[in-house]
Amino acid sequence: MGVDVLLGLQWGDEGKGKIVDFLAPKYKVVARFQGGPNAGHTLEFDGNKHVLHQIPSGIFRQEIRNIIGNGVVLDPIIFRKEIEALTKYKVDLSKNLFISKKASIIIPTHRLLDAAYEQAKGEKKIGSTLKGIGPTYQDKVARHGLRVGDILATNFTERYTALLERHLSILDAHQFSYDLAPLEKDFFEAVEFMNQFNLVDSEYLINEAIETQETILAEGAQGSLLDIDFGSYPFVTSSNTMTAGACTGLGVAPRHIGEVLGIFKAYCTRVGSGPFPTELLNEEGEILRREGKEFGSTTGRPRRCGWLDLPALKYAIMINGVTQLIMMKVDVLNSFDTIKICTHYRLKNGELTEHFPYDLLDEEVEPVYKEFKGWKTSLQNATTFDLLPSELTEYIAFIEDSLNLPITLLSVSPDRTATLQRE
Ligand code: 2SA
Ligand code: MG
Repeated sequence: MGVDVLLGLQWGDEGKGKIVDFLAPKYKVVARFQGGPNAGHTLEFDGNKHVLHQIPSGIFRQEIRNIIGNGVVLDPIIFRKEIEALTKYKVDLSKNLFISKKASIIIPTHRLLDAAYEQAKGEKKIGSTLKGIGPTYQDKVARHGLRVGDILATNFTERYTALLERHLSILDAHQFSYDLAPLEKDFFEAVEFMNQFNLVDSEYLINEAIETQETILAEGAQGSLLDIDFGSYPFVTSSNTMTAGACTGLGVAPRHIGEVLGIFKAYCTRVGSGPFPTELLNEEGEILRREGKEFGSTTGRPRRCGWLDLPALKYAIMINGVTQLIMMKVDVLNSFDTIKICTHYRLKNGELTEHFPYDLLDEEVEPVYKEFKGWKTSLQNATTFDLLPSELTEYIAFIEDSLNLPITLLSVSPDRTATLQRE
């Protein structure tokens, strides 16, 4: 049993929200273990589209306990907005939402610092979501950050002010202009609001659930190639987005990790700056963006699009210990005559490799592609794996063979119901 982990194997936006929502009925607990409002998990059901940022995707189901783990950086202002947007779904959050007291708090100046740092980087900017993620994790590691449990302390305002003063001196050094008063007003109101929720030592909650053999799902955010240690550094996010992050971000021992579900798109996208070997800067890339509605769910930014990249995918599978694959958005490829998959990289010295290079910017790899015939048909009636067009079956078989893992779920359109399950 233990804790199953669901994570993205690319640069994010693989469709994790949809799959957590689809798998949720199997689980008693759904937990977020890293990241924060930089995530955007989109769920579509009953004709509604809903985007979650910090709240776990099991929230729409009353019987599931949702945990925001210690590894998360939580913005109270955004938390409040997310909760308010949920009121129409009539879920009793006092019973199904739990926040770790050890989660870090994003204060308004974290967001300002994020912007100031990006501005200072100029051409070299990371393309951060500007939600304050990097600066908040920086303060956590520097050991002067604020944690959710601190809001219960009588001297919370003093602790806040101490952190604020550090931030103001940095902002001044960057000559960054801002108007703090309205942000602070919102912040303190939101902190007050957050205080009504279950603020807990979530490591106990989750380990009690493990002990009583309840089913638990850890929901990853961002993607494996944005991992702080193994992603395309420095164009990464500031947390461990990989399976190991679920251990530290929830307080779960490695031996309790169960299935690792790796989710990827039938092609590839990236938002923000950084290397992307299979990026398509032509009409084909435009078609992927249009058909796949590839615009950031947090910032609305157009996503960069390209072909599936097997060396990158193999790397992500290796560092995560993936046991099952889930392929998303195959329908986006419906109109292509020819579809390509990158099987190797050619290095500057002409050598072929299947390894993910140390520095993709320096190395400037050239992707080597294998071509596949497109299926050129709608997948609307493909309600089981058996009913898929033969060209798609071939595409799937090649991927499974190359990655040495089964694709157990296949998504052929955004709705909850359009998810095919391998028998
Ligand atoms: P940050 O804000 O410090 O974490 O940014 C650092 C890099 O990580 C990338 N990043 C993301 N990439 C894809 N999706 C993300 N979430 C949103 C979504 C994005 C959006 O799910 O749609 O709406 O734009 C996400 N969050 C962080 C980011 O682009 C930087 O490259
Ligand atoms: Mg997303």
